[in-house]
Amino acid sequence: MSMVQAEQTLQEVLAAYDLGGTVESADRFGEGHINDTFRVNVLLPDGGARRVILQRVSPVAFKEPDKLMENIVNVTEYLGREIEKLGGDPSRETLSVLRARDGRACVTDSQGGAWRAFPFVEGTVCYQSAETPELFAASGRAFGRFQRLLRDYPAHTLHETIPRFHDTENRLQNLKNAVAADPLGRAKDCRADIEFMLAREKDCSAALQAQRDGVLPLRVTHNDTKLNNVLMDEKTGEALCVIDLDTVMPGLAINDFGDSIRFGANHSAEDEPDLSKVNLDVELFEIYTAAFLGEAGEALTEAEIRYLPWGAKLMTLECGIRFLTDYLEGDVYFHTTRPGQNLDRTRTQCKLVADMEAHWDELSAIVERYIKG
Ligand code: ADP
Ligand code: GN1
Ligand code: MG
Repeated sequence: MSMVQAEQTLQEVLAAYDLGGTVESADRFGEGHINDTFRVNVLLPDGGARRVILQRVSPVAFKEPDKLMENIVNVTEYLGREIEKLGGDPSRETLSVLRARDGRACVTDSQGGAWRAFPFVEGTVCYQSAETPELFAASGRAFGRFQRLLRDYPAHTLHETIPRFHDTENRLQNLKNAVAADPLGRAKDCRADIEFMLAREKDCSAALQAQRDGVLPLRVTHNDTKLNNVLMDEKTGEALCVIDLDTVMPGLAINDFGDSIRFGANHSAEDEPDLSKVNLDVELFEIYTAAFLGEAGEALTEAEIRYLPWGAKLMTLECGIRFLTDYLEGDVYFHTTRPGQNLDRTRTQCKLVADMEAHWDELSAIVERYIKG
């Protein structure tokens, strides 16, 4: 679906909300690749201020925004109750959906765009890379806790917001289709990258086969566990709030682990053009494993723990496949700010996959230590 710039309907959407005061400004915010995110400053009648996150849900990624919002409302309300039981502060430790004047969780603009609003979680920092091991460990605790808190959530009541989201076999098939169609003639610039993916066709089935065999159970998972999808408390440095809940649906716990490793267990940006700077940090892998399992451990089976390195490798390989597919298709899915960015992103993922393969025995030995027996 082609879409007008989000700015075009921003004022109209703002008018659909009563934010308790006068809107002073609304500016693009954050470094997400998918939605159009704005931070709104509101001047309150008592002279105070309030900030709100207003987002247009990506029409390319999400075809049924109402169902997506139903998931988010239900999951955040559930999380709020669980956090309260534990003596926490739901207003900071989970997102909550702000309703429009008409009571809806989702506002549709005159161009068909779907929007939603959340309170801006104040006093937090969102990091784009694991600047310190402590920070990375904190994110591991957050996603591990997320897994544990939703352990008893009725998974079958969740809508699948993106069908076959982490179906790596299907992702590879989509890449093959894009290579065959090659609408922009870009395939000639990335033969080696394409070969890298195709050489790992068998790997693409590793987790899916284990799932089909009943070895890996379906759980409620986040499915997009990048470091910049968790907000850190500015004062304590502890992870406070897991955000970006668009892809919460039934999935594999190893993928939640793996996507965090993909993004955070290294010291480079996802689109770093200088591959000599892109390296898997095995120590960070170990630190994240300890943190994630420390919170989620009880909820996971021995097989899941044993498959954690597969989660890391597959999420990285799959993400590389997706970036490359998008590059070939003309950068229509992931937001880009410069030409060739999706190809650079592809290559960092390939480098990390190769590193994981080179360190495979070490990674396996690390997770093995967490299997009780
Ligand atoms: P995308 O799917 O595009 O990644 P996100 O929901 O992750 O969208 O939002 C993009 C960025 O906006 C986040 O990485 C974070 O920096 C910021 N953000 C989103 N929601 C909030 C919030 N409630 N409070 C503070 N910052 C937020
Ligand atoms: C997207 O939405 P964001 O920027 O947090 C993508 C993830 C990818 C990630 C790569 C819904 O995450 O699947 O792993 O980019 N989200 C969606 O950085 O496709
Ligand atoms: Mg995000």
